[in-house]
Amino acid sequence: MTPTTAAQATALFTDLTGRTPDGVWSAPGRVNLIGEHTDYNDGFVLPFAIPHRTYAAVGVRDDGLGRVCVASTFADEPVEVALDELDALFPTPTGTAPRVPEWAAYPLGVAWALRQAGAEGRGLDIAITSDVPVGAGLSSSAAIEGATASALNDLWAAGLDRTALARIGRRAENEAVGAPTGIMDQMASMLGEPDAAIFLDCRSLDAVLVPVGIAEAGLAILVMDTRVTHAHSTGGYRERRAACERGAAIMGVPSLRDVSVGDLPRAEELMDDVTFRRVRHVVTENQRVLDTVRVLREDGARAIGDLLVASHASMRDDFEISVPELDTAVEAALAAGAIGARMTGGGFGGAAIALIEQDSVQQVTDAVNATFAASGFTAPVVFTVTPSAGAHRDS
Ligand code: GAF
Repeated sequence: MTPTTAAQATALFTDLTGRTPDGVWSAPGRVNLIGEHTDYNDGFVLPFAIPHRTYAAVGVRDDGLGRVCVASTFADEPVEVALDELDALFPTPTGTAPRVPEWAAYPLGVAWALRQAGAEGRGLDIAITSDVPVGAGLSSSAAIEGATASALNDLWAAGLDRTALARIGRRAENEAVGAPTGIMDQMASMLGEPDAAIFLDCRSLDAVLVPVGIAEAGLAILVMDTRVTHAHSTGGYRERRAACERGAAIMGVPSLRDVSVGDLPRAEELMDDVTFRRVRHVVTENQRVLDTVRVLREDGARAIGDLLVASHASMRDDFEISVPELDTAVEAALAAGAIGARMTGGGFGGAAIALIEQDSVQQVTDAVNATFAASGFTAPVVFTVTPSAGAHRDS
């Protein structure tokens, strides 16, 4: 894939407006190393930003009309609305589609959420390009939100820090797009650093960078995009979140963060089997994040394989968010010698990751491709990623 660049966003902006933008801002997608569906349970996650990025070329309009126009390579037609109209467009009522095309609800939702937070400014033109695969569980949406929020924060002189901008992105996702997600993806996209994962406490939003040392250990992270696309605004994600809230209510705690592995026998007595298994996934996954951080620090990346494999089994069997293509990717990678593998992101499609020897990239890729072909699945897209920089201004 040819990397998308700031120059491409600038060219799109100029096609749209005939002007040069005031600047270009970008934000990455993410891979989650471990800690799935723990973020909205106030728990722990360990994602890292990937090299794939979304670019927003943005210019303040001098027509005094207070309108915002967004264009992107996702759609043929730009979408233009008055800034004063945003309050009539959002929030999107639960369970309904946004009143603007869905792709436009991300940047327009960010503008709305920033205004709700007190930011003010003139009208804008925004041109968005991206090479973060869409629907692959790699947070293409958080990348749009991060790039747009960073741009508007500067151009409207809102003065928000990175955590506040991540909250703006999540508000756009939850209330403008209507996807009831947590804050992991926005925090990963805002805070990413080369060579480090972000150990995030989703209750306090305290974030600590943990050096992953993957390259130093002679290892690589392979992404296996199954090309089974998913959306978190519908269906299973919302249902899993409701099950977690039910479980926490039964345990009499604010969130599943407050349930420990030692509480599980009591949880099993109190709940139906499905709710219990949803709870067990979240509780054990929180523990696996803590264990992964400890093992990374004490023993290095080569020692985390079993935790990745246990995480996948928990998502497959207890949380039931895997699909045959994700299980096949994980199993094929492990059979070809991967140290560990698991699905990453919200599930119901998307991508799996594998921790592999650097010199086995081709061998594992070939094995995964061959197993998908033999299973009659659409060919996956397989590539390596390294922990990369978070949101920033490019020009
Ligand atoms: C999606 C959501 F956007 C995140 O908030 C998180 O819940 C993740 O699924 C599952 O860990 O990426």
